[in-house]
Amino acid sequence: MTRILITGVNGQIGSELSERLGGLVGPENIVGLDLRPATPPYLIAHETVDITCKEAVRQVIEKYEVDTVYHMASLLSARGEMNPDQTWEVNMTGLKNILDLARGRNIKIFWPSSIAVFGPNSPKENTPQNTILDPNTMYGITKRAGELLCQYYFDKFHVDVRSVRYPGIISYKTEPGGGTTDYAVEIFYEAIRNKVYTCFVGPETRLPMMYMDDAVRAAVEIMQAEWDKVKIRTSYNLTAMSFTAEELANEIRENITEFTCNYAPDFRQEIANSWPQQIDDSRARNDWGWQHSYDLASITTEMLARLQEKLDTGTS
Ligand code: AKB
Repeated sequence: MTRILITGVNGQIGSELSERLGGLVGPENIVGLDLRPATPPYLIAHETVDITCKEAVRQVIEKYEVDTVYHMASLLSARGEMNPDQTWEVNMTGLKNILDLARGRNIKIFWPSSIAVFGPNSPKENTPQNTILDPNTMYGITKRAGELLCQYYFDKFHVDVRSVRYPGIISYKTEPGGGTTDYAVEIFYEAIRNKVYTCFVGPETRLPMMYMDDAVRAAVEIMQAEWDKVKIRTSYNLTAMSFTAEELANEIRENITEFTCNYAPDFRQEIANSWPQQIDDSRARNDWGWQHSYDLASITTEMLARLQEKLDTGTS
């Protein structure tokens, strides 16, 4: 029986991964690890541990006889610019700790990279898998360095580590924190609560995006793929769709006619401008069969319906 450790389990993706993986292998076979204590519904074991403390992480891995790690603990792009030292420490030391602990223990790893590995000189349209990678945020630098570290541990120490470059992730269960693409989630909360949102990037800002269901499924599917189908051991480009902030606001207005979106770009605009507008993920589609399910219209109806339910039941 597989025993799975999810680091950063309280975060936007970690919390939903724990539900999906719990459904697959049973919650009793999952342990969550986070700097913060467990959050409801308390279905899995939880360890409150700092990912930068290798000895504490080692004890968790041995205590639960972990054979698979979804290493989601990370600081995101916007928060990363406010705390570059901490971002390096959490993102790089955290990843290296997991890779070191996997070495020799036959532990399989999923680790998320990001579109933040691209930079101002990367092509903006149909951005290829292999191209100029010149990130200019600390988050992007840690993701690119992390990709190379994964490749190194795979080549030198045969650590089976698999990765995708996530676009912005849209979800309703756990709010994201500290990312540049967070506007694409906040806009839904504000549309329902106040019918107005002030967006921190301009209306023409276009970025690759994905619904959480697809993001979680991608993580599970790349981990389930036959070993030889995973041909890229840095990280795969991955996307579902691209839209501008204004297109998103217009789609919400199709459902909530009174909704107004204002724009007040801040420092996150520059980060968004440095990222691709639309990426080519054909390698993921060809190598291990990646296919997305949700488009902008289906995300919008789903988000509005689920958030309204949350609000009505007082869980938002
Ligand atoms: C962020 O905005 O920092 C993240 C990402 C695209 O990696 N959502």
